[in-house]
Amino acid sequence: MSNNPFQQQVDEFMAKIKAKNAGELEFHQAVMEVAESLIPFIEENPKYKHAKILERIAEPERVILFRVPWMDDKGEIHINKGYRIEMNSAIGPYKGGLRFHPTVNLGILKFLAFEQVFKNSLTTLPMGGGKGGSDFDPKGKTDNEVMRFCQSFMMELFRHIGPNTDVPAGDIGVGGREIGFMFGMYRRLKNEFTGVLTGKGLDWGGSLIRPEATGYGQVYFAQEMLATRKTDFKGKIATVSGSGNVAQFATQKATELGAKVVTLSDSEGYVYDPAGIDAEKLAWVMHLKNVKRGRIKEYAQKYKADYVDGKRPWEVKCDIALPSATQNEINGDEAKLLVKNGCYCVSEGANMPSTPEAISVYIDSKILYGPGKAANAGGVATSGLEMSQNSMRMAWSREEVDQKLHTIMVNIHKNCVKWGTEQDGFINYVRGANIGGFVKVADAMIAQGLI
Ligand code: NDP
Ligand code: 2IT
Repeated sequence: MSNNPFQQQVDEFMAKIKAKNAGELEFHQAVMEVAESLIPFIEENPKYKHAKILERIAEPERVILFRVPWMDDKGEIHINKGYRIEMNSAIGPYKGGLRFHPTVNLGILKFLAFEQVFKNSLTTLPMGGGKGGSDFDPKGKTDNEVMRFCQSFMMELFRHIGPNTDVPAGDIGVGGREIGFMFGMYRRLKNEFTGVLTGKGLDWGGSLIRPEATGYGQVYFAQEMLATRKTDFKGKIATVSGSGNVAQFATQKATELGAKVVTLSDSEGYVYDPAGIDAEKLAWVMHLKNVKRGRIKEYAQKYKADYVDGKRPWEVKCDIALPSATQNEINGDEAKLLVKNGCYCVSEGANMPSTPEAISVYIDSKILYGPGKAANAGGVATSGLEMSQNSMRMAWSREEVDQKLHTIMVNIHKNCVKWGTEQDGFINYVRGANIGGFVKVADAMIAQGLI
């Protein structure tokens, strides 16, 4: 039984969302989580109800779907789908990553674009929300194949984006290499050098700390949550999932702050290293994943650690969990196991890594739970800083960007505390992030009329 006094309104709203967006399960899931927090708030603030803000915010301003033909090294032709969801531009240009992964579909990208609207609002920077990508699988492809794909993708996308319109960046399967290929094609087609993408190389408009930002921000957010219980990372055991961009820098920052990170994973399994993945081992992982593009199980051979095939790391005892791979990677049973084993802090680097059942376990157990749209906002926030530097044609130092990122994460945490603190003092970060992210966008939509 739900304890939401507005469950009937939530159910009615969700019935319409499901009918209008049939089969888009991840999108339904993301909207449902937000609706559960927001409908009670909207009932108390009727101006949002009359303006139908929630209904409007759940419908993308524009969806672009296109063909991406490309040729592999053997001369065979392949056709992928390309997407860009332009979700909401009430407070700034559409902003959000591109995901290249075989599972990509409309529903996944709409969930990501929807989350992005709230996340970008929370950063305090003027960015709307968007997301895009392709069902292209970069795994096992040569650099030349990836380049031809990226060029073909941009040959269509370029006409829909721009530094004041829509500014994509990376996500799963899209890192510095892919951003470079896409930026080159955009520049050629438009004959202009602008900050149309973020996550660029440092010599051609990129920002220091952008590669680190999501993982660092996730750990800074966890630090703020831990501080509410007068503790920190020192001496704690942390489990990390994934071994890509976010996982690598979450591991680095958590280790720097005195934690011992004992797991990393990929889609095939996880490694468990009770001695901890220190700076030297992490450097080896970075080379393995970013240069050799190998599998995480190779870590186990190299460092004599355990490799657990086909499983996720949530069965390992920890104080702090840092999910950093993908959506729905912690289910209800895994959340119960985490809590049973003593985990009291979950800070999400991935987008929507916890299922609704897992979130209920965290909230019912009153552990510290930082949802992705708050905890992983450091990546897009630093993208926002990259946009500012590009507009000013200047570059801040590493220390300056890191300081700004840190301040933004502290402020996101404060905003969550403001909107999410319950009567008994428990901070419900889900509610805090949803309401805190909503208010600015909703007020801007009302101010700008029925558009
Ligand atoms: P990467 O492509 O660099 O790494 C992704 C990692 O997650 C890899 O280890 C990958 O393993 C694993 N993974 C991907 N899909 C699955 C799956 N279906 N099941 C299990 N493991 C999987 O991506 P990022 O590190 O950039 O992104 C990780 C998460 O963080 C995503 O949820 C993304 O949306 C989110 N995020 C990223 C931001 C960024 O700035 N990059 C910002 C905010 C959020 P394998 O190699 O086997 O596929
Ligand atoms: O999910 C995300 O916030 C990202 N993938 C980063 C988006 C961005 O524009 O930097």
